[in-house]
Amino acid sequence: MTLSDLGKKIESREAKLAVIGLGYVGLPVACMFARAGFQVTGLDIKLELISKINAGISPIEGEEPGLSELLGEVVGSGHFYATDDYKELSLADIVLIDVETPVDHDHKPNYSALISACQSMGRVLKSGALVIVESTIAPGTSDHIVSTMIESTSGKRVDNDYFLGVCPERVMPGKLLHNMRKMSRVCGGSTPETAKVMRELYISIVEADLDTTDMLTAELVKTTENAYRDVQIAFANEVALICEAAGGDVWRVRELVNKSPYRQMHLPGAGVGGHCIPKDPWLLAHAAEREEVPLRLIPAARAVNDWMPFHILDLLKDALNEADRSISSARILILGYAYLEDTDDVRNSPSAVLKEQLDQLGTKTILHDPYITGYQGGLLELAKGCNAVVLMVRHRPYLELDLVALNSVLSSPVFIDGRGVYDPSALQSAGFIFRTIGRGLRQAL
Ligand code: SAJ
Repeated sequence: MTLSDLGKKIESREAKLAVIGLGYVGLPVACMFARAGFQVTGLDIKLELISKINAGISPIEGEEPGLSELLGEVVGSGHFYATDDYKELSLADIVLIDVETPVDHDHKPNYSALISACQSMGRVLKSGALVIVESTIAPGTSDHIVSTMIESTSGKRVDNDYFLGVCPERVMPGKLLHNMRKMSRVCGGSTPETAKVMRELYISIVEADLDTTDMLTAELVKTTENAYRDVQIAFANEVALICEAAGGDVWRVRELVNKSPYRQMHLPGAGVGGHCIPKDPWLLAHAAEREEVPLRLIPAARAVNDWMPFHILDLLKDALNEADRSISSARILILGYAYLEDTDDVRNSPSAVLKEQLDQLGTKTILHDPYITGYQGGLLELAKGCNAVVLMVRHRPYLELDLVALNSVLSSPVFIDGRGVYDPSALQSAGFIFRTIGRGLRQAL
């Protein structure tokens, strides 16, 4: 099958799609292509996830507007089903790869899932098929790893026997379908013709710009856009630390700084979690490793952001000290375990870092999170007898707490605001000893 044949099959919706990896990216994209009229087969290794999906039940908790309904619709219509049998890929004209691409503790890419997907797919890949990597990969990976893996297991050569592209996802838990439809995407093809066919495919689900380019540029864009965000957040966090030391209020500073043209100071906070921001800067940096380029800013920003949960711990120790409590014998209620407000996604959660540190100190920790099964108990009930409350995530239910009622059930009135949710005056009039990220003590009084 030639690229132009494939283009025609895309236009007529006859092209058969397969999506490898049915997580936060693969599941919504499979559903959206199915709703666009394609026959979509989803591949995953988790049998429980597969059976939930085939029953039309979304395995993703948290608030994902429209996803459950869409999944039920496309499974019901027969346009989408999930399996763990890679042999079913042999019928696919287009294969999307949406597997996890984490980095290890040494910040090196861990491509085990990607390599396994390429090898399993390579054994059954149809001639003339188009393979598109949606997972975030270090610049150069499509060339050095993906095409090599596919060729070694299939004997097929890129641009001769199959076609290859990179189309990084731009999803965000809590607005998966919205971002997929409304955010522009980069279609990086192994050839310009491949990029054009990719654009024809994505135009069926994306209402925003679809920019065609080469695969390396697509890989650089994706990792750069997230490294950019990480550096911006780190800058906000560093200014927050300065404001604390200087007795300033970073939240007011940020508000006024952002009135200056071309400024967009991000939000300081209790840490940077998730599946993208903590790892994509390292994927970008990896591209410069071979040439031993001395990178300073990107690693430094990662260090600043990774340190924020430890700073929260310092603020907690300081406030408990003021309340004449020792941290090791304290009982701490942590509000929010997900990495991001109003989601159930706990990957790289800053709260997990804080909990680990408290566990090491022998401190008793109680977790509350309205979106995570097992942590959804009554907040006031859980707060009974605690010595401090630490707000780590701006979940909607935490934005208007009854601070007086909360204080009344605590054994000592300590509140650490890791996201700048509450005004110092509100915390003070509720009788708390409190610390807020980015607010110096003089500001708080
Ligand atoms: N965070 C801050 N300060 C900020 C923004 C975020 O501390 O100003 C923290 C959050 O609390 C969270 C982490 O950073 O712990 C990541 O937050 P995020 O808003 O970046 O959410 P993500 O991780 O889902 O980021 C995704 C990214 N999208 C993709 O990789 C496709 C990111 O590029 C987007 O900018 C973001 O969604 C978005 O806002 O859409």
